[in-house]
Amino acid sequence: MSEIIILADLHLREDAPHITQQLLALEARLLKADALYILGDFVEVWVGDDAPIPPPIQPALDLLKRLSSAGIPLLFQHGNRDFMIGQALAKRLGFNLLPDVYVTELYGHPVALLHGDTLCTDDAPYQAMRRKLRHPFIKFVLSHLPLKTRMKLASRLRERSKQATGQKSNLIMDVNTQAVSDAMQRHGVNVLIHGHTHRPAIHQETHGLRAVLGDWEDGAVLLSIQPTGLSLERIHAERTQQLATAPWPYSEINHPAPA
Ligand SMILES: [Mn+2]
Repeated sequence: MSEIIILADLHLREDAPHITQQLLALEARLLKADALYILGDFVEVWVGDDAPIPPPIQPALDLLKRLSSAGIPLLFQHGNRDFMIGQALAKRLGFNLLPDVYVTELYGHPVALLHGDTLCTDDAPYQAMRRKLRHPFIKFVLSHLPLKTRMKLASRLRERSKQATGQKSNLIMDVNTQAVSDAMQRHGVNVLIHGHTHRPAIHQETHGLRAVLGDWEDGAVLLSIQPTGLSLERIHAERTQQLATAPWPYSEINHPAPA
């Protein structure tokens, strides 16, 4: 079976070795995939490619290296937790860093891939903070701070985000419908794939399909892209639960009207 596998929001971290294990359990399947896309927040925190890697995370990085060595194309997008992942790690593990929005064709179908936080436009304080942190100048300055300072800063930011998140409604933290429509039109696609909200589903939107990845706290969540359509799965201890499926939507690009 031909498939491209898409993951997001593993939030790999020191105190969650089960998430690393869930990823390692997928190795045989990943080795047969036509490509692997990771749409951000692969790790819970990343302060720079020079920082020491916690032991429970290392095996996950080793797996990426094995996949790239086996010739599986690896494509990686930043999330809000791991936007400091840089070219040094990309080179070491053999993945390509993608831009924040990546428009491509999967089995001939135009899709846009993104982490998803930019779609949550109702959360104004978050968007303001994001713009600051991701500004090229600020990012440059951040990346040149001493490692210890970066680690302190990261843990302070995480604390602040936890506090803020606790006070926000579920609605504010989900994607904005208008932002979704705008993105699909702007990028000329009728399939949008993202993570970040931890609400795995395939939605029928005004302009096409929106597939949402999930977090890995309770099993691996992956989106299998196939020539016939999309399949969202949760895999828990060898058991695969199909969360949602959808055929590719009709597209003039793929089915040109007869002349
Ligand atoms: Mn995120």
